[in-house]
Amino acid sequence: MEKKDYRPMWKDLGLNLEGHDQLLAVLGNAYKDIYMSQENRPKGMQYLDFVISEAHGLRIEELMETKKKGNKVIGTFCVYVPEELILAVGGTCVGLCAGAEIGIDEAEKVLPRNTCALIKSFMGFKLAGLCPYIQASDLVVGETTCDGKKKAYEILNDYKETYVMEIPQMKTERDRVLWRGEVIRFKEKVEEITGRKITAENLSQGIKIANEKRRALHRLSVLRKAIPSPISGLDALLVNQIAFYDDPIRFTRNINALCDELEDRVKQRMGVTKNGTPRILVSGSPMALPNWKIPFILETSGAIVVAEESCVGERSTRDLVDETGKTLEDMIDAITDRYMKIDCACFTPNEERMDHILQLAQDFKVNGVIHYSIQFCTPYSMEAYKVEKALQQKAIPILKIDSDYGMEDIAQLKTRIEAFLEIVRG
Ligand code: BJ8
Repeated sequence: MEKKDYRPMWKDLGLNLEGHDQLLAVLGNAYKDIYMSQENRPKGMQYLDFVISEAHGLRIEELMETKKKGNKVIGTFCVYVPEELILAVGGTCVGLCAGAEIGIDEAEKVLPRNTCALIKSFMGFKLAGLCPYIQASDLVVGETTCDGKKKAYEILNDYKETYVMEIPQMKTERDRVLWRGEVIRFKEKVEEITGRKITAENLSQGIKIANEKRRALHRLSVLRKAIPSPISGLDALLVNQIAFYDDPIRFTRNINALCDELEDRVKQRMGVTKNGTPRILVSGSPMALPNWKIPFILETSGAIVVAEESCVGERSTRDLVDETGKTLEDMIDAITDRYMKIDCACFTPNEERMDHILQLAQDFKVNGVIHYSIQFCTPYSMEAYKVEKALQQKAIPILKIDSDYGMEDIAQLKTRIEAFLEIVRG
């Protein structure tokens, strides 16, 4: 089937058409090389291939259609933004482009060079006019997690209205009070921009939709405990990445269908790798689409990634919002509590993250852990010390990696990862 020409829509959105064509060409080739070269992929991944192929086309068209009906699109960069409140009033929550080394030159005109690649990427996407999601968004929501993001949002606000939620740094009762107040302030902001009231009825719907998506993602995650794993780490990462911008109800249906297929594979002991393949947990900074670098190196070096302790992974899917609340107040409390459980390295102390990593290592029978920090990400690169200590106490091998989105260090990383896999294999 001939592909639709979306250029008029991209032009209306104010994208830099030439740069955008180049971006799509690079991404298309990378996807073909990294994803389509994998063997024995589940059939259900065809849906994800289709979503990727239409990420800047059909999906953006859908967003523009929903906007015509008076619904709002809200762009985010962090799993702390409560999606339930947006869904309650018929809005769409989308993760914004932040995973490619693109527009970096533009970004470095307003940001220091030693800023983490994720921040440089979202700034670059906006300044170079390459992200249709930010162009389609009625509001961008930032958060006071790390210092880099916090200050970058002040600059981003010069180019696109950016509302910032204050995230506490600790988890005491006093912090919960602060966060609950922020959830309410965000609820009011959503009501203001949509002109619609959030009620117990519509919020309970929003909670259900977001929970169903998390349940499907969690179901997929649990299936990867099987030996051999029925799906590659690259494909599982892609599912988690696409979760941030696909329609949540359609996405949930398709991921559950994928999980049905994976369940059959598990019953037949059918996996994507041979027995004895080292099983790796990747832990640390989130891998935003299309950051596939580390799992690609791992899985082309004879290992398989079986879990991601990351916001693009388990950290954003394991906890649900309690659905038993009847009143709006109950639901606000339930949302507050669910989000307070996120163990981002921006918190101090953050011991629960260590417990969680050890639990994942045990449950997924991993042979080793890769701790991944995006270069210049202070929270995760500093917390790597504690992660290493916790894992060493349990004699679990760990390799700490700092890397950006560039390709220059691929050969060096491959050498280090191969040497690590030798140790893991014993
Ligand atoms: S809840 S991990 S999504 S903040 S990589 S920008 S931390 S310097 S992305 Fe994150 Fe929310 Fe936390 Fe999750 Fe800063 Fe580090 Fe860059 Fe980061």
